Amino acid sequence: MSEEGKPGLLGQIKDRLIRSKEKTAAEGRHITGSPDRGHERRLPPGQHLVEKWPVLDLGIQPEVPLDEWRLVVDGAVEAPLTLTFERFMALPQSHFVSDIHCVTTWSRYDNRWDGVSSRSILEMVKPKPEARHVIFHSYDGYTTNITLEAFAAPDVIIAHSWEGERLTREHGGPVRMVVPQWYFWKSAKWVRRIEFSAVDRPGFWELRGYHNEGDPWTEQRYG
Ligand SMILES: Nc1nc2c(c(=O)[nH]1)N[C@H]1C(S)=C(S)[C@@H](COP(=O)(O)O)O[C@H]1N2
Ligand SMILES: [Mo]
Repeated sequence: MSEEGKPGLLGQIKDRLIRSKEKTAAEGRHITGSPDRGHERRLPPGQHLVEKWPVLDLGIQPEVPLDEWRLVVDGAVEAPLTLTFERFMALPQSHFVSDIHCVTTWSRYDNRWDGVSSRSILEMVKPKPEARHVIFHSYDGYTTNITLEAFAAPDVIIAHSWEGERLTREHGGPVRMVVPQWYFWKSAKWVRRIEFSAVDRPGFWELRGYHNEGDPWTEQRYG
């Protein structure tokens, strides 16, 4: 069992919420069957626009004191890193604006993120030739996986701020992933470790019926 199965973590998690999402995935709900491969519209199929930013997690919002916070970047890399919050904030900063698409069908346009781009991280750690996948591990025990190619997209950011303010704890602060290309479950909140890997390792929701990728334009909602 992977580490999100540790007793004490899953035990506290809202089992009912997890079961209902698994059921939604098994039934293939929310799929319209009308892909928009060319991104002709701004809103992907089956999505509706919201103004407020909803909170979606497992019911655990870990509190990580900044002086204890670390971000580890390791696995199949030449130069693994462990960053304190101070060192993270001293890295070159990027600013991106992107749309959020959640698999539960809400989308939110024009979110402004400040943080460190995935490309800066790639330059620092230098993935080994065999690295093909990236696994995010979070302080709440959550995990999710993307390909190295998706991680290297120009708008992927390890964000500490949203709309010019520090990310609140409920939205994944101090630091979360933002992977705009995929549904938002790939954007790990409270990220603590970015692991490069030769082999793919499906994460929390991927093991529970969600798609291994998660392209909103072709509705890669469920596995
Ligand atoms: N660590 C962690 N990251 C997570 C989750 C989670 O439960 N734990 N939920 C995911 C899901 S399913 C979604 S839709 C988004 C929600 O982010 P938000 O609460 O900031 O809207 O976070 C993703 N990242
Ligand atoms: Mo989600």
